[in-house]
Amino acid sequence: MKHFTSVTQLGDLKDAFAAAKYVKEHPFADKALGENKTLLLVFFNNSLRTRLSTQKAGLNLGMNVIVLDVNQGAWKLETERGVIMDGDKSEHLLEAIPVMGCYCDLIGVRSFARFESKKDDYEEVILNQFIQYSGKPVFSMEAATRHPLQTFADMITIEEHKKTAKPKVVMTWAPHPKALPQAVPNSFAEGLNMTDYEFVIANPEGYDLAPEFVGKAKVTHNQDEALEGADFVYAKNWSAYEGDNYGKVLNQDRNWTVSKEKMALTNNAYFMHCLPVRRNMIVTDEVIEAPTSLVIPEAANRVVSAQTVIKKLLQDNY
Ligand code: AN0
Ligand code: CP
Repeated sequence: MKHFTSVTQLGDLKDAFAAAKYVKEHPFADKALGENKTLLLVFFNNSLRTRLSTQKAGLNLGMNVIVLDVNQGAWKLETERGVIMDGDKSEHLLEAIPVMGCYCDLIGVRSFARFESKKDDYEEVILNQFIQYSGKPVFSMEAATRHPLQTFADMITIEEHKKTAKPKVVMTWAPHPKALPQAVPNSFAEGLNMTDYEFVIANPEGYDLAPEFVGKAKVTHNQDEALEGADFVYAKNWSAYEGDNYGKVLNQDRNWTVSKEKMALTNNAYFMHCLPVRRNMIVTDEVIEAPTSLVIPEAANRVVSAQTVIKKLLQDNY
């Protein structure tokens, strides 16, 4: 059975972009593919884009779609095995997962890093339990370490807007008041490492990402230097990964906010962010509202990335 948890599973990028282009141009061409198939979307965390775009993708493919917000109306779930369940949790994930599997043909799961254990997060314990116990093909709607549907949408957006074959893409850390997962930047780095673009990651000291995601990217702690000549600026906050600082907010330095002055260092770059974004922390009003801002096209391409992946999962598994 095939699952989708990482952009590396897209296979050949040229083929993946061509498949996405076809889906974008012919959104209803595969309506018969999903007929009488049920898509279940399970959310352990909040969502606007993923919730709506993935439902839309399923509907475009003719599927029936069920959305479950685990924390609103379902039983409170225990996730640790061996626990004596005499507290406030009424059901164990080990029963809940196969039960959910009984009611659908395909499962999307959103389960963010919990920052309780770096090891559990980076081993993707929750997502892997869905893969192991649901009996159904599973895809990630942002798990602990990756957000592949976002990355695929971002890569489609870059492909649509790039003016040279090998653009310079800079992913920069930017300040945020709360601890956010590394899933989006990890995944974006994983995707960009599949391309032959110039790829630079800029972040303050203490915020280096896990080496397996950084790959061959150039890493710098000097944002201004990184931005020089950039064609795309991809902003994102993430909490620390390194050592015992895992999951911590080490600084909220607003010198890293993407401003008009920062964008002036670039090659008239496009601005990108996965959203939701905190204005005037991550990016100024001016930059996000400029014609060079791609945040809405990125969000629109979330339907395309989800539909392309769900279509492939249906074709490969049924
Ligand atoms: C999440 C994150 O940074 O992973 C989801 C982004 C798509 N963002 C927040 O929780 C604000
Ligand atoms: N970009 C993204 O995944 O947004 P949501 O968290 O709103 O789904």
